[in-house]
Order: sequence, then C-alpha cells, then structure tokens
Amino acid sequence: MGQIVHFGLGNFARAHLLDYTADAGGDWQVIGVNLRSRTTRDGLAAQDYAYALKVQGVGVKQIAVINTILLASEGQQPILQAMATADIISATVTEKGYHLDQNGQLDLQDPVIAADLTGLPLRSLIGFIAHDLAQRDRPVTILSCDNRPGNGDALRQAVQQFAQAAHLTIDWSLARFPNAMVDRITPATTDLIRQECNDPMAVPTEAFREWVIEDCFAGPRPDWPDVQFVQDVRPHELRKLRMLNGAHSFLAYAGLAQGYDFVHEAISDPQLRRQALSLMMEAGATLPQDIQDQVPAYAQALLVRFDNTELAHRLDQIAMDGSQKLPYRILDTLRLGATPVLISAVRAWMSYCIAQTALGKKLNDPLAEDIARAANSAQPERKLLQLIGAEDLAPLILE
Ligand code: CS2
Repeated sequence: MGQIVHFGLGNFARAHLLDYTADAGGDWQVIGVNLRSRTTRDGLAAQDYAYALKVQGVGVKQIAVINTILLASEGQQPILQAMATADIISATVTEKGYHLDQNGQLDLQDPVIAADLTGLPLRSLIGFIAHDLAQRDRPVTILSCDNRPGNGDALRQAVQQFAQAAHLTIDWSLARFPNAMVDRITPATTDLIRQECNDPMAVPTEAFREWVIEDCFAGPRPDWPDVQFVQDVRPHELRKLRMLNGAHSFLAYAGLAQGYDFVHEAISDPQLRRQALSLMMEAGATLPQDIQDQVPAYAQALLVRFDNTELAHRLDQIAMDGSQKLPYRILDTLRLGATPVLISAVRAWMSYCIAQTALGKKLNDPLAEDIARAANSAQPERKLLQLIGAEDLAPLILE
C-alpha cells in the first residue's frame, strides 16, 4: 500500500490532490496533517474523513481517500512516524507556510521557524520535513502543491537552510522535490453549498483542473489521471501564475475598490474585463517563446472560468496575503515589461492596504502589522513597496 502524508487539508487540497488521488484508485492511503487549526480535522473526523466535492456544472462526488488527520498541536511524534513510512509527503500550506523572506530565503527570524529551531514542538512544514529527512532510511518524494515559481526548488532550499541552522545531517540522495503547477479554482465553502450537499465539510470547485509535475519522483506514485509529467514545469508555472493568478490579484483589489464582491461580478465590468484581458496578454508576452501561441486561447479560457457565476469566488478571499502573492504574480512580470495594467494592479493593492487601514481593519496578511505601519506613515506607498521588495519599481509606480 502506498502512503501519502499531506500537510494542509484546506479546500484546495480537497478539490485538487485528493480528487486526483480518489480518481487514481489503487491502494493508496492519505494521512492528513494540520499545523494550525483543528476545525477541519474535527469536522471531517465526525464523518469518517469523507466529504462531498461539488463540481460546478458536473455534480457532487464523494471523496473518501483520507484515513486520518493528525494535528501538530497534539504532538509531533505521530506525524514524524507517519512521515517515516510515506512514499510522498505533499503540501498545500499557501505561500506564507514556507516562511521565506523577500529574497526567497528561509527567514530564520520568523517566529515559527525560530521556535522550531529551538527544539520546541514543531509547528512548521519546513521543520517537520527537515526532521523527517534527518532520520529517514527510505526514498521519499516531497511534493509542493502551492502557488510559487519553482515551488519544489524553493521548498528544498528552505529545508536545506533549516537543516543547516539546526545542525541536522540529511542524506539528500533519498529525497526528490519535483516542481509542480497546480490549478483549480476553489472558493471558500458557503452555507448554501453545505445545504445543497447536505454536508458541513463540502467543498465547491469548478469542473476544470490541471496538474503539471516534474517527472522526478523518488518512488511510487498514484496513477493520477490527466496529470502531465514533464521535464520542465517552468513554462506551465509561469503561464498559470502570471496570467491566471496575476489577473485574479488585479481583479481582487480593483474590483473591491469598485464595490464588487465576486470574481464573476468584477470580470463582467467592461473596463475591468478589458484591463484583466490586457494584463493576461501582457503577462503572456513575457512567457517563453515556444508557448506564446497558447496565450490568446488560454486568456479566453480564463475569461470563461472567471465568468462562472455559480462558483461565487469572493474577491476578498483572493485579496488575502497580497504581500506574499504580488511578487510572483505581478512584480516579476512588471520587471520584464512595464505595462499600464500591471502598474495599476500594484497601485490597487496599495490603495486597498491604505483604505483598509484607514477603516481600522487588520489585513489578512502575514505582514499585516508592517502594512498598517506603512499605511499610516508619511510615505505610505513608498513604504508599502519596500515591504514587498519593489523599491526598484517605485519610479515607475509612483510617477
Ligand atoms: C487565487 C488562487 O486565492 C487566490 O489567490 O488566485 O487560489 C486561484 O484560485 C488558484 O490558484 C487557481 O488554481
């Protein structure tokens, strides 16, 4: 029997990796790990870890691949024991779950990482993987399923930097960290969805799904249907992160500023639609030459996905963690081709930070306190750009 230990049982994991694993069939068990909240674990445990996946326009699937879910707050040993016999250790912990600084290096001053380094009960994905690899005697694939360019490389480097700081010795020949592009729009669950599915743990998602993984596994993997195994994931990652996620972040801040709540509302606004499409095309122009011909069709397909009224994808959900998302969704693209919509996307984020702070609202962002301080400072925009490592773009954005 193959074993997957998956960190982060949020809606995305349950609509993507776990749906693919359910379709793969075969003899695979999934042990979940939640590092922070117990809510999902308690909710799923009450229904034998099975849940309804409501696929818009298709129907409701019952997903029953999770065997159990462990909580870091209930002790690290059971988690390390499960990891020791896993073939795959995967993660959807969002950008902030990697605890990286603006330069993509592990932030050793980050309070969670600093605590893990002092030998206190582990609370970070990075800490768990480093300690697992330090006592490991069999091959394992560490599979990041988070939005980030080179997510596997970034995770490997962070684990390496943690191991060095913690004086852990690791046999790196046992571990592989494939890069992967993951895609499926998965909103937060609403009461309406819970009622429709008669399931408090139901997950809504769209029919579309995509997964492109670097073909470098250390051992067995489920027979995931429709997954592309490739030598170079980068063109696929950049296409998705710059075009889809870039447009999402633009629509989130510009749409909220205009009083919209959902993606389908913002994209139906003629001016925002025009801007979102040109952002996609501008981002597309920065992609590797050999995939340029895919850009127009991909952009049109994104508009259709964004138009999906049934999906009810909230803009404030996308607006979360802007300090972690903007660098790879907007700033990297902007540095390759300065265009009006990309600039207005950064300005929309700054206005959002300043407006929310003026209302006394704390942003849902790991840098919330720094953002509030910057927004209340004498040069709010310049300070906000510094926070996301965009000082070099200040002449362009602040002119
Ligand atoms: C969204 C993503 O919340 C967000 O930031 O842009 O979750 C997006 O829906 C997914 O990456 C789509 O695959």
